[in-house]
Amino acid sequence: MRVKRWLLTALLLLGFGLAQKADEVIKAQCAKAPVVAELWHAFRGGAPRAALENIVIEFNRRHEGEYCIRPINQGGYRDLSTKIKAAFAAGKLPTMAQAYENQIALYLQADAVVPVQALGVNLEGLNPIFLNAVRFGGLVYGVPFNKSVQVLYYNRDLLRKYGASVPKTIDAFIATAKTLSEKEGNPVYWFRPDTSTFGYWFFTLGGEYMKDGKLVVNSPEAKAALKILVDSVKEGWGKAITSGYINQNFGKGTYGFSTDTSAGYKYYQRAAKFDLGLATLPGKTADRPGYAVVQGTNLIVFRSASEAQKKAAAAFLNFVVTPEVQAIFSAATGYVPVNPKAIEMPEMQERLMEDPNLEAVLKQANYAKYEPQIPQWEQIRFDILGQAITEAVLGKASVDEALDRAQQLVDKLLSGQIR
Ligand code: FGO
Repeated sequence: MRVKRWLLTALLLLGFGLAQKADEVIKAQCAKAPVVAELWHAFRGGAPRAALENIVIEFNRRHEGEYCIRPINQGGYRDLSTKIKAAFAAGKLPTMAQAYENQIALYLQADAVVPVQALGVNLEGLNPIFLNAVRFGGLVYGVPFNKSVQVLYYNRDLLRKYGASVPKTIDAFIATAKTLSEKEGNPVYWFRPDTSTFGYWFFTLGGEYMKDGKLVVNSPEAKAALKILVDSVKEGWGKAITSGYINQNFGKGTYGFSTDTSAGYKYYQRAAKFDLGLATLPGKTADRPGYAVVQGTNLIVFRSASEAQKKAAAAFLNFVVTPEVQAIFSAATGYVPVNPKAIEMPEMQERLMEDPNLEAVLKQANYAKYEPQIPQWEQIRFDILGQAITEAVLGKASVDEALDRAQQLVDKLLSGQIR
């Protein structure tokens, strides 16, 4: 009964997009609370932010008179890590924050994060794929919260128009994209020329970033993956989106396909003026889907928080991984439920019946790979590898030049010759 009433409130708030209102409700809750624990996050808006705020409101309501969680947006993911690094220096860290695995590795160099089990967080039953990625030296330093996988988004109307089916393999995908692009006179595969998009092609072609303990970004698989993206543009079936998210560019051409994060689902749905389909990613062979890059973050607790704040944080973390909360969060956003029991919950079952697209997210979660979890990875994925991918796709360097140069920079960075 309790959960049901909450679900109703959550759906109402989500439905009307009352982000402003949620913020005010939380402010009022925290004004009265004896203990306030800040949670710095990177959800600027949309469904993920609304869902997070609703979870927080319900948690605070249940703990009135004890403590409250105060979510504070710090921009996007990279802004958030910049703010956290600045807060380190100023000694003004929040109680909790969202963090990528490589960021946890970085913060651990300063011994700034507490292992969550020591706080009393129960991790039983959580998806081991997500848990293993936040285990450092045998201890778990974060609670997987908003974890996404890439999926194949597609324009069902366009496929229908030409009697095309959803491609299951890379070869079929390229052939379909070529045919549809030719017929439409416009490239139909849209992608952001970045490390995320590249990762799908790289992992699906069999690539691995770590080879004998060495980080390699110019392997044959990396070059083959980047070549597909470069050729797609040259051959007229791929369109590089260099500004904004793909869903923000609908209407500027003929959208057919993208290989993008499942967390974008609500944004895509809202922006699409066509019948939006989701499927597992095209595989190297037909017997299994391609590999998605796991993205999205974990919730971490900083050592500098007070005992009372840590207690509030532990209670919150135990709450967010319950099947009930994960079912609501996943159904509202497209993130993968980190607690597999969420799938059995009536809320999730109802949503799956209403919207079979969500099945693709759950299936794809079984075929997913992580980027390296080393402290330097954020810098590498944006400023070195991401840069190389953009340059090659925009024709400013060849695939070989771009990736070989990226490898040299990686080697220099990791050996401390550059920073
Ligand atoms: C984003 C970024 C990292 C790292 C990956 C890392 C840092 C990538 C990629 C760079 O939670 P995910 O799956 O999706 C985000 C979610 C919440 O904002 O919704 C997606 N979104 C938002 C607005 C919109 O209009 N459309 C849409 O799809 C949004 O992407 O995270 C995927 C995108 C990127 O931020 O450009 O994770 N990423 N590894 N970022 N700092 N460090 O190691």
